[in-house]
Amino acid sequence: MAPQTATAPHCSSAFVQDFMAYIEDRSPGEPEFHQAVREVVSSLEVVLEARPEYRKHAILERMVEPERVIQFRVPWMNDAGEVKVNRGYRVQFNSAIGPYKGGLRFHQSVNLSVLKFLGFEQIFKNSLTGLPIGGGKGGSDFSPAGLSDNEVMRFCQSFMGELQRHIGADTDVPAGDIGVGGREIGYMFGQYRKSNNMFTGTLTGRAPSWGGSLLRPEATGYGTVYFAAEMLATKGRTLEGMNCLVSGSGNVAQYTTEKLNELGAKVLTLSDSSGWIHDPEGVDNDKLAFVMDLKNVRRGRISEYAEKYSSATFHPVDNGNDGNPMWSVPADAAFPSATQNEIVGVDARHLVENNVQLVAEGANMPTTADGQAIFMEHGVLYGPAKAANAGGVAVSALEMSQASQRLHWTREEVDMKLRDVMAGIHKACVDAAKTYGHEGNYIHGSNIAGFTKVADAMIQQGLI
Ligand code: NDP
Ligand code: 2IT
Repeated sequence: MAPQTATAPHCSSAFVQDFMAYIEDRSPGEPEFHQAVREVVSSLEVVLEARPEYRKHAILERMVEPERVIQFRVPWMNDAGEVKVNRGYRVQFNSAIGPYKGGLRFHQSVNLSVLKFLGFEQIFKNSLTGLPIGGGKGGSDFSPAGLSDNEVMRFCQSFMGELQRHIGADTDVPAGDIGVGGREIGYMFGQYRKSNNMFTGTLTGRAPSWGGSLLRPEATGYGTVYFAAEMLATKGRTLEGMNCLVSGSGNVAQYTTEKLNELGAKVLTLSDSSGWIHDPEGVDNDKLAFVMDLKNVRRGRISEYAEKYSSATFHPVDNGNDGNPMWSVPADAAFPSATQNEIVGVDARHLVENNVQLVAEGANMPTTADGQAIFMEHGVLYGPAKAANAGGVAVSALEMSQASQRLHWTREEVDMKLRDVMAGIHKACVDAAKTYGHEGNYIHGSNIAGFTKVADAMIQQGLI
């Protein structure tokens, strides 16, 4: 029988199994959510043992239950005059330490399982930043790919027409994620402002001329590289001269590449959902400018990179393949920056066979549990998503601060704060891992450090 109350079974791996049986029973058909919960719960056995009050207050059982899930119809009209219907969601997971905060994902693969995994991870990520933000996530099974600006605008207006009832600068502050960038945030902010007759910081990722923070577009990628540099520094090493694999070619991949170039590393690969490119000469800043125009303005496919640069080859996605051959390219470091479960066991095996030193996750949950186990077994410096990619939401929180004070910090000021946040997260992970007997393990470190702050806040605020 599953643990439903504070009298949950004794904390052991049997506890993890029982807890997962409970989750799978309560939330069937949500494999991504189960995967995210399993990882966190596996880190917490030792914490529940040391801090019995967490079980007494059934903190874990409460934390896996979203405070609120909103689901709604999003009707819109395409340019041909046809009516389309999508599904919109907002998962308001935990507000114990601040307003719900987390991105909106627009992609055909979005469903409740995906958004619950993302919202659950966001609780711990946001806690790790040290800033006052709770965890949430939302989105739609709508994909902007191939649609006109007007179609995307009509969708965003319809989506926000409903979502606006449920969010607010002190309640829930969405931002971007896959398929939601500056264009979509603009259309949604316009609708929010009109519906509420109010100009507030209710969405982050805004343009600087209407309340956005400088460096927010760069923050996730830069932060991931700062986190990687912190991990390497524990071994007296730097990124300079390292060959790196980057996946994706969207927001996170682009600014990861920019910062890696600045620090003297070389980026050998990029990808999108149609395939990947390999450029042994590296994606330098001129080539990156081409990618940014290709992806952000012309909204084209990454194969065009290999048409433009003869140093590169394009490899289409092979769905018959177990894993992605991109991860077989020999390299010192990997920065998965596309989507969940993009590094499976066989990919992790290829990376370690090629002696990869470091993996820093720009994407959310890009490595399967099998892949993580292989990295741990081989002593790879592995920076899990909730720690490594927290720079994006951290600068979103800085955008919230600037908006409520109606002031703007310079790019240098924001960058300095971002570096401090990433160094703080790194230290919190290292310290928590050490305290609980898992020295050097950033999975346990991030889960434990992220969890304890929220757990303590929940106890202090009573049974709600
Ligand atoms: P973008 O939409 O800007 O880019 C996403 C990239 O990943 C595109 O190249 C896209 O290819 C590729 N991609 C998306 N889904 C798939 C898929 N199912 N299979 C293969 N390729 C895919 O999104 P972001 O760069 O913002 O997000 C990338 C990752 O980073 C996500 O996991 C997101 O959750 C995470 N993240 C984002 C943050 C942010 O601030 N934006 C903050 C923290 C994490 P295509 O164009 O062909 O779809
Ligand atoms: O996954 C993430 O942290 C994001 N998509 C960014 C969330 C935010 O609120 O900036």
